[in-house]
Amino acid sequence: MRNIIIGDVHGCILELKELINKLELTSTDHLFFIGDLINKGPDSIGAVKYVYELSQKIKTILILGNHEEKFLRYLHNKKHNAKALKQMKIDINFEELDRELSNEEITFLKSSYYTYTISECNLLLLHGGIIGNYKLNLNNNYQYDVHSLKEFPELDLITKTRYIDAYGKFVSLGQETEEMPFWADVYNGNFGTAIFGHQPFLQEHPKMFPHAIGIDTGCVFGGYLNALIVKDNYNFISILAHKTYAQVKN
Ligand SMILES: [Mn+2]
Repeated sequence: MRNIIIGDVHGCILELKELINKLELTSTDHLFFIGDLINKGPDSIGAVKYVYELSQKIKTILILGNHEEKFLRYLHNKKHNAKALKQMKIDINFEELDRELSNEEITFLKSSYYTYTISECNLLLLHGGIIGNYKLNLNNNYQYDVHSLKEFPELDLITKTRYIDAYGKFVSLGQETEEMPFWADVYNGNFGTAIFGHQPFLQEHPKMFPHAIGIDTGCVFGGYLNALIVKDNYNFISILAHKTYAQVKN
C-alpha cells in the first residue's frame, strides 16, 4: 500500500494522465491531490472529470485548493448571494465549469479537505500553508462541506498562506518584504510533516524544508508535475510539462 500525493494539476490533463500511467496504481494505493486541479491550464473540466473517474476505482482524497475554494464560493453566491457574486473578481470561465461538471463531480469537489492527516506517516496535507500560533488542531481533518468558515474562520488561510510576518501573521501576496519568511522555512512540524502545493517551485523534484515538502513544481508554468510516494520512505515521480501554459504572476 502506497500513499501517493499529487501536486497542483491546474488543468494539465496530459501530464496528469502520463503521471498516473507511470504510477501503475493498484487497488490498495491511496491517492491524494494537493489542490488546484483547475484554472490557469488547458483543461480544467477534463482534469476534474478524470480525477473523479479515478476516485471511482481507487481511494482518492482531494485537498481544497484556493482555486476550488473560489469556484465553490462562486457556485454558492450564484445561488444565494447576488451581491457577493458581483463583488467577486472572476477572471476565468467558472460558468463553463458549472455547466460541464455533473452534480456528482461538484459534490466530489465539495468533499475536499482543508487539512488531512495521514497519522501512520505523521503527514499533514494542506494546499497553502500554516501561519504561526495556529489555534485549531489541524490534525482534525477539516472538510469543506462539513466545517464552515463561519465556524472555523482560521481555515480560510490554509489554502492561501505563503509568507508570514515576524508575529506569524498572514501576509498577502505581493506585500511580503525580504525579511519575511516563507511559512515552511519556520514551521516547527507540530502538526506533522506538512505536504503542500500552491507555491510553485520550478524544479524537477519537490522542495524540501525542515518539516515540510512543497510538491507544486509548476507544471502549468512549464515545470513538472510531481507525485510524492510514501511507503517506507519518500520517492518522487515527476513529469516534465509538455509546454508552458501560463506565466508566473508576481
Ligand atoms: Mn494554489
